[in-house]
Amino acid sequence: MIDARRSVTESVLAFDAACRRIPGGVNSPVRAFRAVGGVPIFVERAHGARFIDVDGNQYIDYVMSWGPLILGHAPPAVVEAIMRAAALGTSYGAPTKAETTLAELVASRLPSIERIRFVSSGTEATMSAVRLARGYTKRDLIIKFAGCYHGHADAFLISAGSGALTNGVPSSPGVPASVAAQTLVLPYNDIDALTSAFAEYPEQIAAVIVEPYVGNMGLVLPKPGFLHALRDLTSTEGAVLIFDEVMTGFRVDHGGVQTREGISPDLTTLGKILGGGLPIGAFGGKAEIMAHLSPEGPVYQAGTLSGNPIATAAGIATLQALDAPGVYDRLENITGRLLDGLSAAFRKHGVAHRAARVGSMFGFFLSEQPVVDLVSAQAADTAQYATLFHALLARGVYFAPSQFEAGFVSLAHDEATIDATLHAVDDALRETCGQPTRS
Ligand code: HOZ
Repeated sequence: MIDARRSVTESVLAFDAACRRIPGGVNSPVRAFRAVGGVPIFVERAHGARFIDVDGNQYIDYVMSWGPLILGHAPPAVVEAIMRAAALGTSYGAPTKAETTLAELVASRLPSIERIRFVSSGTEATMSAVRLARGYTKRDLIIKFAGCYHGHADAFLISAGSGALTNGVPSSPGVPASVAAQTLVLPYNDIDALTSAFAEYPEQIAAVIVEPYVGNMGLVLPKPGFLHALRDLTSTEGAVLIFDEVMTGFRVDHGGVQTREGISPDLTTLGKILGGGLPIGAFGGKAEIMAHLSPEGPVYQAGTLSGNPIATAAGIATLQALDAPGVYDRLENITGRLLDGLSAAFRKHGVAHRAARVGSMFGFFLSEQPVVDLVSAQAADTAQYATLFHALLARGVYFAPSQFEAGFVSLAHDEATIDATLHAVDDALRETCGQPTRS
């Protein structure tokens, strides 16, 4: 039963006010609920696995700020670190020892990162990594994969995932044709297409950038051998392999996809968990490549808030908390409980679906067919997803307001939270699908 007491009057008013001044009423498009319809929920506060909206409703959160909050909302160790740092000054525009501490913590977890530079967002990280790869190789072309999202720099808004895909403009107006022409787009999981691209553009491809586990068209995982083939081909062809681990870094393992898969990319981009919920990004990798970065080398990159002391403190506290024994096993188990339960509920109510999970990332497509790339992801039933989304929202469960995003579980999601979610899912499916096909 939908909770009839759940009023969202204040969210409606807040959205109206926002729309008058802010395009679409939001500062990042997916938040606007365009893909699922209705009015976005305005948040007042959050703790652990839950947030409370401006009407006083409580939600179990599986968006978790789109990934950074692996410890849950407002974890005491991180909040205390932020407060300690803020009391000492909010920004200096001069170096601090804490930046080196965070750099060492990253390098000890991702051995491919011999040297690193901190920036303020994932977009800055990927944009800078590509510039560095171009400066290093003295080549211009880059390859990305359809449905991967690497932030909103011009070079990446071509067949992009996430909000671009959700809102139906995967290749954005405003990106000059001459810039778009420098980005070759291939299907994810298609190594033959990659081989052909290198044959067609010999010694012209500076870099291949990939979300090694794609989290921006829903969760799509690599076919066996795909990532290793990527590594081999880029090495042979002299192109820089960039793993965009903004979402997966410290999420699927201490060392991200690269340690899980045993692959050493040339450059890696990071963000999200790295800043413990504060704005941060980073790119790093082989010392030989990073030496081309200004002021050691000629490739320019800079930022007033880069290495910001509060974000750095939050990042250090978060990475240290993730060192507690058994953390990643616990995350994997609790996510397994959620996904097993979701799949069982879908089966019970006769809903065609394809579920995927890795570490504490998950996704499910409402689709019959296996999902391996953008084309198969787009075959999912987005209208059915929207119906389910709202039925769950009414029951206090907040999944991503788009079929084309991953979900995230945190250490604050305990068994009782998952079971409450699954109860809501069963109830929501009973309402939206009618009687179960079997009990
Ligand atoms: N691009 C983010 C999801 N992959 C959404 C960011 C936001 O709306 O906060």
